[in-house]
Amino acid sequence: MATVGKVIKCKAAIIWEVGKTPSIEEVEVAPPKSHEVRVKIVATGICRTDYHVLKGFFPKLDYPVIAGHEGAGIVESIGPGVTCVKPGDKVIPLCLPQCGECSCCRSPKDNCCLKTHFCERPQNLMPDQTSRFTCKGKRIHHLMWVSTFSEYTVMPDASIVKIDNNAPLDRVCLLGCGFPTGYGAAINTAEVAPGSSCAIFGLGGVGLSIIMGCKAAGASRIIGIDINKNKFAKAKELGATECLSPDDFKKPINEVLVEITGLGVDYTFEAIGLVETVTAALASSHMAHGVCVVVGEPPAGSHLSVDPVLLITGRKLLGCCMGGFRLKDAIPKLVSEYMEKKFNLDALRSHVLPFEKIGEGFELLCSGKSIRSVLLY
Ligand code: PAD
Ligand code: ZN
Ligand code: ZN
Repeated sequence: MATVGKVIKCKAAIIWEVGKTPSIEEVEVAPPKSHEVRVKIVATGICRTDYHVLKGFFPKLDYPVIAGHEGAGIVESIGPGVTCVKPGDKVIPLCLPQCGECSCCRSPKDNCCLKTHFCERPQNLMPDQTSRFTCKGKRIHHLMWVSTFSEYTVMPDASIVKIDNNAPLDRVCLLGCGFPTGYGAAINTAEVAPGSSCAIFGLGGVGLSIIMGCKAAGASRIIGIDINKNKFAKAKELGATECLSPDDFKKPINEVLVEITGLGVDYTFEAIGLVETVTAALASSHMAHGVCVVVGEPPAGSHLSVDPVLLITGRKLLGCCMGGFRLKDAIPKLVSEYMEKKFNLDALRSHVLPFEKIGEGFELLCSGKSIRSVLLY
């Protein structure tokens, strides 16, 4: 390819500082170095976590930054030492790397690679602590090593996986974050049992994917909870047996859930990102065997205050990153399962917009009108 080894100029959405909406700019994207891959992004979803970046809620982040972490694309070129992909391959960037070498990657039970921003350094720069993005002479930071809000982006080979070359990129991009996060929270982390009851707080892209996971696991009662009743129809279409708005009750929603289920819900999930709703989800769970899974990410610096008695009776409070999936192993399989129509990923794609309309995509997210907007380059 004519671009190999050269700087590529392309469009990207840069968040120059906290609180500023992303602005479309021409960026320069340097070629990949050793064990790095440069990818042409074809499609990317907008996740609530990208909004957290915009608001400054994301931990350990430097600005200016290029956000976006739910993308799919085609490899443009590879640096020395890369063996997992080659130019022309269809790929999904991994917002949770799988380096294969750290103690967590070597332990079959763990999925949170020690290379993530949760553990070692923030993933704002490539592993050699330099950036591949420049705009107007300024260094621009990466997000989680993937930055899919740039038409071309560079990532380490630990953060990329090859997928079926027949996969439709404008659809499977949602396998980069929202779907595995929610679906895996139900099937991997909670291990929802057939015939059980489930309550899902927050019916965005992640919460709806939890509903799909609970249904696939055979739950018999699936209760969706959201303050936006416009989310109820899709939740029911995907498997919710009933939906509740906390605003319709005088008493707290956890008391309502305990009352309607007898002793509490078997599995509860928080997919909003507020400490109050994490507390409510825990208190809604069955006193003796309830499992509450924290999926939503409250703003950086939040603290949870929990009455230990809630746990002493037997409830379990769990959390998961990317639905407990080891993404390099899981995503190609999820792509195949999507193509075999084993789950309804397309139901999450409420809007498709040209990349230039990214601002509109964020507005749709904030106004509660979208589930997932997919941006096309
Ligand atoms: P979203 O904004 O599409 O959905 C959130 C939903 O919560 C909306 O439908 C809101 O109406 C609803 N909501 C807001 N406040 C309340 C409330 N007080 N009570 C009931 N419902 C409410 O977000 P999303 O689905 O893209 O993401 C959800 C969370 O998951 C968010 O915090 C995001 O950062 C987090 C996330 N976590 C991971 C992970 O690996 N743990 C991955 C991806 C996203
Ligand atoms: Zn996300
Ligand atoms: Zn690792």
